[in-house]
Amino acid sequence: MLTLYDADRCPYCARVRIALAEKGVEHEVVEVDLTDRPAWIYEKNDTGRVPVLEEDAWLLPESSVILEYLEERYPEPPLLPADPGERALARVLIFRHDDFTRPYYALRRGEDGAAERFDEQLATLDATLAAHAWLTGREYGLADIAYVPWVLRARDVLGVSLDRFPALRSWLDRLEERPAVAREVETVAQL
Ligand SMILES: N[C@@H](CCC(=O)N[C@@H](CS)C(=O)NCC(=O)O)C(=O)O
Repeated sequence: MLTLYDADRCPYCARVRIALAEKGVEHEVVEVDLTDRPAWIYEKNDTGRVPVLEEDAWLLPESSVILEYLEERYPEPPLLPADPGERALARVLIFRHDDFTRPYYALRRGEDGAAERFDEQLATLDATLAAHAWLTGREYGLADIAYVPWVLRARDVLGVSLDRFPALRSWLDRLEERPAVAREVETVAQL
């Protein structure tokens, strides 16, 4: 049995929650209180961070790597494109997600100019999504899962308006029709 060390408010954990739900992987969840982190979490991950996936004594941290692992271990339904070039481009987006999340966290900290910098990132995503329906390519998949937790939190927690980004809004509407993402919207509503 897989165990996910998880925290509702953590968008990195949300990636893993969504991927596990999409693949229908049975697992247990251990909620970690990030405001009072238990000492034992360092035995699971030497950075003390969540998410961590555990199976028997095997431990895997780092959400991007966990997504790749789940894709290899549970290939159905596929969350990466069949075409190697398209797969590679989806991975580039995941590799570069810090470009998107850095201004998000700056905005959360209330830094000057962060709202404009985050809007620039939303505009970049909007342009990508105007060119193809999903960040992963022609189909929904890991790149969409890797970004949507921050977009939901930006909209629903930070109150960022997505009005100027029609392709992004349409993408979010389509994502919210998926039970795995709808569940995350509910989690975010309770933060
Ligand atoms: N690179 C990690 C980042 C995980 C991360 O930053 N998790 C946060 C919660 S959202 C955490 O555990 N923070 C505790 C800390 O940094 O002390 C990943 O992708 O899994």
